[in-house]
Amino acid sequence: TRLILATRNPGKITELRAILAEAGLPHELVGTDAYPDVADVKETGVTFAENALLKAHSLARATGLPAVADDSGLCVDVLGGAPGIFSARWAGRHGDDEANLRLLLAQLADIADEHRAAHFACAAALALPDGTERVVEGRLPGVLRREPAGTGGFGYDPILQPEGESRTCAELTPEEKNAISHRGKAFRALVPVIRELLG
Ligand code: ITT
Repeated sequence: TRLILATRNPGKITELRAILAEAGLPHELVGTDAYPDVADVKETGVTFAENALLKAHSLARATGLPAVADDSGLCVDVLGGAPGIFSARWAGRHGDDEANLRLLLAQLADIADEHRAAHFACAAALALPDGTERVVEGRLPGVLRREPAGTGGFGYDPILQPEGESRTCAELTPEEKNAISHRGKAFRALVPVIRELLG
């Protein structure tokens, strides 16, 4: 069967496709671009899981296909979990990674090294056209550097140093990051769920 992933990000499609293939799942995965008439849904939830479910349900209803959606972000302990669901637009403009990262570093300027714990979080949801739903989560814990390092990845990768690592996420290879990332973990946790609901 065909499975649709709620993203226009080709990197996410490649990552989930590889995870499905490795697990021996036969489903063909397509992105939202395969259905250009389907409108994006407003992310009005207050948690990653709510937003992932909103996106998955809306896409499943619109296409008649089982749909997967994810929502993710960076949660900083000393900020009570912010930027959280607002990670992509922390500095105002959606997707301005550089501005978001600079603002966050400024907000944390006075925070000592031992209080700079943070984690990336990802919720991945599967929704069927009949309304059946499941949601799973993955986390990547670490600490926030004072200056960005590395050129890989995107978003806050240059400032998050995963637990047990001496490099930032932006200094890892894509394979190294996928192996430990919040999104990798959430997508891998979805495999048994897909098997259960779709066979
Ligand atoms: P979609 O088009 O798939 O919705 P997006 O970039 O708008 O992708 P995400 O939910 O994937 O939304 O990510 C939200 C933000 O959280 C993203 O803009 C980054 O600032 C941050 N983020 C999420 N995952 C990250 C990662 O692996 N590394 C660095 N930053 C990440």
